[in-house]
Amino acid sequence: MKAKTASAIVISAALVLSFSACGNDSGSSGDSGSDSSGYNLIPQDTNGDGYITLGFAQVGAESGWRTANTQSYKDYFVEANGFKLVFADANQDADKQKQDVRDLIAQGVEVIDLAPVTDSGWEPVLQEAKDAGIPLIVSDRQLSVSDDLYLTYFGGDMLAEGNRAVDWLEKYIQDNNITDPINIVHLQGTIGSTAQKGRSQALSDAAPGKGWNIVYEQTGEFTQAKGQEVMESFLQQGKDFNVIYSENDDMTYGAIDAMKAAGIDVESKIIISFDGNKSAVQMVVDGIIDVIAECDPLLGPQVGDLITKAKNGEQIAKVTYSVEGVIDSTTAAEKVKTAFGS
Ligand code: GYE
Repeated sequence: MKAKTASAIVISAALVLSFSACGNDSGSSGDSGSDSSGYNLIPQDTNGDGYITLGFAQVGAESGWRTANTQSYKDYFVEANGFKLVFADANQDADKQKQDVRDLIAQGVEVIDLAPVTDSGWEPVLQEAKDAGIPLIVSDRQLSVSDDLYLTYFGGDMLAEGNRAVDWLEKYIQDNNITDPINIVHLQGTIGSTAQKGRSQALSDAAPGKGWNIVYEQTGEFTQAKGQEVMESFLQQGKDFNVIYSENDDMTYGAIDAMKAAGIDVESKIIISFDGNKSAVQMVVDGIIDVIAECDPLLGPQVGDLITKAKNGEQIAKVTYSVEGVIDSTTAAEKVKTAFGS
């Protein structure tokens, strides 16, 4: 049974990074509703039905985080709050999602929220939304496109989440005087999503300098079934490991099931997870998972506030990161009371 010790809770929130394309910029367009590149900053009720219609291009339904995320949009974007919602599920398929956004543009939605499966290849589609005058919010995962192709980003800072997990591990090793080699099994999320890129980068940046070995690295595509499958294939190799760095709770559940089936004492492993679903937080309380780097899925109302601000002509930041920390044995009992999902 490994020692459980207090750890630093690192909470950081980078709230405002840039205002470069926001607000009622008096740029070259001379149009108070556009920025200097001609970007329409103001969602409008163009069909005159009295509501703002949000087209939400969602990733899929791969995880507990995603289920909670979708529900928060369905709960918030209702007529009672002045909205209608058109929902598109990409089923984790980046090509389908580009078509989903094109369909939303063709349907004449009044604002688009894109939670991108992966971060590349979006320029043509975003240009089409811009040309159609439909403001587009990026949420949950970021994009590698220029600032003038979207209104704002709202969601987690994935590299910061990864750094919190890595910092926690470093402190845990020190506090517990662990001198054994650190052999890490790294279960990655969907390759090419910024959720995977940021969380993976934090580990790959830190590991060499700290002498940590990554003994296995494989994507479990953010699902429980795939997490279990890749963990099973790792266990068949019979290699030593003492740490699991799993980029979401669902893959963590799958990895735990695989270890239990192989007769491994899961409490003897240092298990690092991401998100903070209620069952995962309960596993921290129970001493199975050691730490979770939080990621907030309840973005619907927060995106709703941003749309309302934009609609009222207020300046909004180009990037707004959720306020997140880590959940470990010192905080889990309190956190489980308000954790999302099941
Ligand atoms: O961590 C994972 C989900 O993009 C932050 O996607 C999101 C990630 C989340 O499938 O559970």
